[in-house]
Amino acid sequence: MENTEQLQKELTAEIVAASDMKALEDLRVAILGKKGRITEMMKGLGAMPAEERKEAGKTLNILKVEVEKALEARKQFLEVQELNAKLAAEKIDVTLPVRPENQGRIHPVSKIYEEVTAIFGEMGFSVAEGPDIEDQFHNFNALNMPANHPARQMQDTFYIPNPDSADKDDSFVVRTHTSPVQIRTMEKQQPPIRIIAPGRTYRSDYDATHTPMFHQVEGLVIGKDITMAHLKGCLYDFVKAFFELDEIPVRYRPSFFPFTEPSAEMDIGCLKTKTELKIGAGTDWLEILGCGMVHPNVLRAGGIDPDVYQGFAFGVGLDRLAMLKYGIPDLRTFFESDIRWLKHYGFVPLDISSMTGGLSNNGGAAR
Ligand code: 2U9
Repeated sequence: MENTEQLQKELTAEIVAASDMKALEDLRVAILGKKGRITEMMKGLGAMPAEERKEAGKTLNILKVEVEKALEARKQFLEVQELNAKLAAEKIDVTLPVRPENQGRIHPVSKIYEEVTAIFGEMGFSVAEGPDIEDQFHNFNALNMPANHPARQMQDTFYIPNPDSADKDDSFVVRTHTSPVQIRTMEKQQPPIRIIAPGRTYRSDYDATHTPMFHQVEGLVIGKDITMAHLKGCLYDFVKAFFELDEIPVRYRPSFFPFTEPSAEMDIGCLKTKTELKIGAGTDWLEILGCGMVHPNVLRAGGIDPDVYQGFAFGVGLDRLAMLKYGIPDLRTFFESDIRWLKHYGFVPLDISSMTGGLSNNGGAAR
């Protein structure tokens, strides 16, 4: 039999010299394959006299194990080397500008969300959030809407069964407004409170101006000696900032909401023609939001004493604001995920809205 020590040295040298995985595999076949060098030597064992065969078999097995170890070590080395080469070749230059055809757009609702939070943020409001799935206490009862209130009707509200109770009053709802967020804030925090609650809301409705999921922002201010004058000043500043106008005619019409008393709707002056809606000029009026002084029952439900504190609240549809500000005619198109629509009505990502850097960045969608 060949000198196995010498052979091991030779084979190891060949293995270490294999420059890629293909060469290494060829080598493995040539050594350990069906007709490989070591395989052939193993086959030769049968022809040996019994007393030599035992010793030679042992030696060949050791050789085989050592060669297999060398092959495995080289394989691991080459794999790491190949991976490093691949990673180096795949390096991307993050400073390259995005190809225009690949650039994403900010959805108009996200843009309006940014604008509204920037305006109220500047006025000292903080943003509060809460769950989309609510219990009926936070969505209805605490807001002065008792069990038989029409707004709780099955056809308007999406109810979710409670797996732990068959009682209808224990079922959950997907929130019909963001008002439960304010109730949860009142439960956690005593006045002064100055928050906005933007987010998704859900009602069973579908046409050009209503979708089952829509977006609202509501605001709540509670403190000592808060009056309707604070409400009017705050909302007047908001609409001027939002429509980026120095002056804007406004009026308040009496209204009704269960959670506010008195309640009002705010209109802004505009000019409506067959083809155009111009905000801030003309003799027409456009309803923009609802508001009022927080009902004493609602303050009490949130753990706040109405004899000590008063508050005002407002609510506005973010989707409707987007339709008005950016001239988008049909609300249903907002949620169709049509990339052509988003290219048309969406905004360039780096144009971030702020009160100092510009709100809508020249008031136009990225066309
Ligand atoms: C608490 C107390 C009072 C929130 C309010 C409105 C008026 C309102 C609508 C506008 C358009 C909803 O999206 S919309 O359909 N909302 O008119 N919302 S006052 O009042 C609150 C909320 C929470 C604790």
